[in-house]
Amino acid sequence: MNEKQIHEAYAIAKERYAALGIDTEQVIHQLESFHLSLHCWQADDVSGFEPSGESLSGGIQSTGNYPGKARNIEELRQDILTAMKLIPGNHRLNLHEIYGEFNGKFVDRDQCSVDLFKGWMQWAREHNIKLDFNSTSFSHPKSGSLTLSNPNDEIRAFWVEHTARCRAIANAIGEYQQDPCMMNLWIHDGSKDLTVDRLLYRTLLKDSLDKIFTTHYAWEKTSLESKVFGIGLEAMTCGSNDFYTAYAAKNNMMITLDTGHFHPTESVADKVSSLLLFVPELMLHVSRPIRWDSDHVTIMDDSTLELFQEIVRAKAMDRVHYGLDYFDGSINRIGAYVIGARAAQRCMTRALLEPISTIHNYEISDRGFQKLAFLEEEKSLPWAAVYDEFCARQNKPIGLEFIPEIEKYEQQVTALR
Ligand code: RNT
Ligand code: ZN
Repeated sequence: MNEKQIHEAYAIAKERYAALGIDTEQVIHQLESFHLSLHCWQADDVSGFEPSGESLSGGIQSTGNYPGKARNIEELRQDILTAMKLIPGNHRLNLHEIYGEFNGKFVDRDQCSVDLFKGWMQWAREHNIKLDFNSTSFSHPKSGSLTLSNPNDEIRAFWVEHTARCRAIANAIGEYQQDPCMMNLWIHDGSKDLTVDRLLYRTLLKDSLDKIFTTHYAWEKTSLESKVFGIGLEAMTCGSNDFYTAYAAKNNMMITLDTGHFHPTESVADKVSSLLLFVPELMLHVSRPIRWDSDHVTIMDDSTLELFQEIVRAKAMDRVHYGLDYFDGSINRIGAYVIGARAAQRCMTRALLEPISTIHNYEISDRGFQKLAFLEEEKSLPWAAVYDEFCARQNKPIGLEFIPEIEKYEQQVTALR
């Protein structure tokens, strides 16, 4: 399709949606200010840049050996910028503590400071990118199965110090960019086999969190990420959904919903309207679990679409931070970024194009078949023409045009690594 055809298709779509009371121009405008937080760890299979080069542990796994993974900060930055060029809109970048500028120097996790991220902050400003942050308690000799809930006081204090420092780093980033920095807190703590004193570990985790959150920061917002289980930690997870939901509700904190962190038949979408009545904001880790928390590349599947629809239906677009979280090492990693990010945008496009007030009226007046008919019809309305138009206006690849771009980058850059 050439550009003229894209605009023609859009003009038809515009009319079609207008007949349903939807203003596609407004939707395109909303898409412009829909910022994803791109996770830095897809580019290098969650390796990071600590000179000790610990292999990935903590109940998560990246599988696949596709050539070309980023080996240092320069390569990672180049990959991220390349991916961003192929995604319409302006997006944030989500860093983990292990992605600091260590420059070959050993800085243990309980010694980390904003110095490690000064370069990132300048680079991000140069490229008009806002940063988010994550403490890193996995892939470390002291992580074992227990970090913040470890009965060993010394180890627990080590991780409390790390996490408290990560909050300070995030705050410094937030202040520098004059925009709050999300600090995601996920720990893998749990046990492989039957655990009789769950209360002990959860009491310790609560105590650690209380210590970590004694300081109030103006530019940092911590979000708590639960999980149902990890590899090698199948029997118990200290930071379960109930644990963090209760903690966040009590302390007015944010919750991170990772779409791979729940029982397979549990609807993450269904959680949005409940949680937002009790916590201020949500962070998403949009992922794609296949059989387990496998972190496959995000696609437009029913569960992702429903999640975005629920956010829009709850009028909560501005109370949600849209992080992606997957790591597939089996395909071109830039391609993985681009497909996942565009899939999230396409889900949001469809969510925004829903003729919700009409459907709502049917629901409230108990006209069930009419409601169902609308919900079926909207699946085949020309939403893709609206997304294509958005891409065209942003001067970004339309449809599959990103494939040759990524292939070119692979030939010229990643294949040579
Ligand atoms: C792990 C969590 C966590 C990590 C990242 C790397 O199951 O989803 O968010 O994926 O911190
Ligand atoms: Zn996650």
